[in-house]
Amino acid sequence: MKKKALVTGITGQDGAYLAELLLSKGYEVHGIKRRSSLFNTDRIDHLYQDPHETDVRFTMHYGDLTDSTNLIRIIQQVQPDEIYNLGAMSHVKVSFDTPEYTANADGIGTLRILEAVRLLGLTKKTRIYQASTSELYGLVQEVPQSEKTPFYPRSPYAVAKLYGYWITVNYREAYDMYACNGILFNHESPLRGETFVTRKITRGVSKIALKMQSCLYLGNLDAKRDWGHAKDYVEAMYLILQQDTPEDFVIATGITTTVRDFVKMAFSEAGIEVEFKGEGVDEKGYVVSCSHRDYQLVAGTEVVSVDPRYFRPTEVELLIGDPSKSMSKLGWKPKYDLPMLIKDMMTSDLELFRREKTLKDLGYSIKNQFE
Ligand code: NDP
Ligand code: GDR
Repeated sequence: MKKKALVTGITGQDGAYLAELLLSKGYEVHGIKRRSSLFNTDRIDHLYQDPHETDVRFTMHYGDLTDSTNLIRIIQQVQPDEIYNLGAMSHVKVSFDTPEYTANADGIGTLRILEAVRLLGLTKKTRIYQASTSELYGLVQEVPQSEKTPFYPRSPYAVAKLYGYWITVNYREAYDMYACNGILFNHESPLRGETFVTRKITRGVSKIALKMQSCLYLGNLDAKRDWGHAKDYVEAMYLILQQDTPEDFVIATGITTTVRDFVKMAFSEAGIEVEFKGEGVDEKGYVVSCSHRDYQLVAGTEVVSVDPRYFRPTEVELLIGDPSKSMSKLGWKPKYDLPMLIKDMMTSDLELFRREKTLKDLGYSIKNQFE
């Protein structure tokens, strides 16, 4: 019998990689997607199967984590062996603008999944993975951060995820459910959403290298993150649900890097060496200049500027994870390091914008019809 997995957030970065992984392992994969006025399935279109085909192993269902009735209906219909709850309003900065919605989707949404499984009598059949986050650590209590480090969330997103974390632990203890938290540190890829800092940088640097943009505006360059590759991290999600007993795991690389250094490495990947004028964050916006001539840019060109609009009311300054438990118990080990991750993202974005530039140069409009 094929195992069945239900994935919320399947249209997102992790959902797409996880769906590929589970299909490669022979699973029947069901995903929940939100109704949208524009197509929102770009990342998984290559997995789509016509429902009229025989042996369909990839099925999408309309739904939303804010609607318990549809979750109950879908879970009843699918009877999944595993649920991966990846759906969330996942942007930390945006959560300050939409705190109530974030609490509903990210916090109560987790409860809705757990309660649906319980009400449907599936507690012994269905295993649940909850997408918890290093943002739970927030204000630094200790480094590196492990499964035992106390939480101190610093955004409405992190507070909502804190509820998701604890309600998962509570259902595991109260109802003997196989429900686990993966406390994942930042993970990125060519599929990363365009407004997260790594993708914003690799897109911006690619456009600057191709002379399609002159300057990249960023916020806090001093923040430090433990960045890994999403492909490695979805392997860990799968492994967390294959253990004899349900437990929570930190997934991280154990190495931290500033946003500033990520910027330098991305430029370097495009053949451009950049130099920062001074250290620290200057609210008026300080610049990074291109100090060595490359094949495109003139030395001294200002290519990065700090814009305070990207600062957060409360910031998470330092994240560095301790993955020793996941390495020893799950046998998990990342294949990508940061230079490999940046290379992957830069190669993909340079290719994307080269294509866009070629079309533009040939006279094809890439703007939408209302501009
Ligand atoms: P994305 O933002 O790329 O994807 C989020 C997904 O959730 C999308 O499919 C989105 O749908 C869906 N979604 C949003 N709101 C709802 C809702 N109300 N109901 C149903 N689905 C919804 O995130 P990632 O793939 O990067 O992250 C996956 C999960 O892991 C998230 O829960 C995130 O918070 C968490 N996480 C991510 C980390 C990272 O570094 N990437 C680290 C730690 C945790 P749509 O496409 O329609 O917007
Ligand atoms: P994060 O990721 O908040 O860690 O949450 P993001 O890439 O948004 O920010 C990382 C750090 O970079 C700083 N920064 C900027 N961030 C953005 N988005 N845009 C900018 O212009 C910019 N300039 C500097 C931020 O201040 C921050 O310190 C991600 C999400 O995927 C969450 O869902 C997930 O839970 C955590 O990672 C782990």
